[in-house]
Amino acid sequence: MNVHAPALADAHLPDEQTTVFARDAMVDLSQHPKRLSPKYFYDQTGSELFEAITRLPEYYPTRTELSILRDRGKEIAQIVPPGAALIEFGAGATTKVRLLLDNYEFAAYVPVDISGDFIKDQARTLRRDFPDLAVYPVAADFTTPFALPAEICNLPKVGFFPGSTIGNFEPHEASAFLRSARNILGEGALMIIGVDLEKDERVLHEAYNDAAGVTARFNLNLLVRMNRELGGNFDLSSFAHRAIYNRERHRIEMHLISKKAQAVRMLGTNFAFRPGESIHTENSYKYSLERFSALAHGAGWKVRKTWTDPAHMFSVHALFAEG
Ligand code: AVJ
Repeated sequence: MNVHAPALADAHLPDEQTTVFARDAMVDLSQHPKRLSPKYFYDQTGSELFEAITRLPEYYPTRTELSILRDRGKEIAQIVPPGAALIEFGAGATTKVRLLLDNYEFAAYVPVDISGDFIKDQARTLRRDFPDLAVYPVAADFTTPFALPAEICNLPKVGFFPGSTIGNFEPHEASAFLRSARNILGEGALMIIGVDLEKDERVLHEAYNDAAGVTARFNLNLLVRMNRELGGNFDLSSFAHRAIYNRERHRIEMHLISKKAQAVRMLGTNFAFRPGESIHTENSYKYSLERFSALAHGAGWKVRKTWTDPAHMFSVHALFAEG
């Protein structure tokens, strides 16, 4: 990019988020192999497609985690100290947190999310449904250190990180995240975390290659976004969705595969694709109970309790920050 170009008229200046997306896309598509960060899946369309994924018959994680939280809500509530603050890392739909709030009298709820507007909306409906609950939204990137609101500093703390979002992190990033969460929440805190489990590869394969093609649309939406927001000219019919299980690394990998030799233009730059060349768009790590517990220990947490569904598809852990 030519940084010495004359300044654009203010009206044409991209907003800060678009600039970050532009920079990441430029850097990541210049890598070998090419890649894009899964955090860019979630524009308006992408978030709707993800909601649709959670309702697919093949996509077991969301409904299985909800069933664990529902069935074990009372047990989870038993280990939560009275009058605690619930801190959710990356607050999405409030469905899951409502299950915890229904079962236990938390004094405060702190949703932490990049999208400040989104959590303010959610805070409003939660305040209406739980009038005794103090809600303090924090607009922050939860993967980097942030300060908790002063109002909750004297309350016991319970972190909440559902959805196996931790599966998107490389193992060293997952460890760094857990360590950072422990620092933020402090000694004596609890952390309730949802983690997807290793299982029959066919089940995993189908969950990310659904018959209705919703996951394919979710993946291809990255190209739609780059065309719209970054002036790209990706031809959607020239790329295919591929999701494979990488057994050695215990992860589902999502790729967008170029169907032919082609050049794509974006942000004034040409990107050449060989036939079959991939853009690696997501890793979704799967854990065994042993490997997750080792990861948590290494990051300063003790596993207090682990719950799974009868078919051992998904796990929810209560971690404790020992002194
Ligand atoms: C939101 C990261 C947990 O890895 O299963 C769903 C995202 N990608 N289908 C997952 C996703 C394709 C999802 N996480």
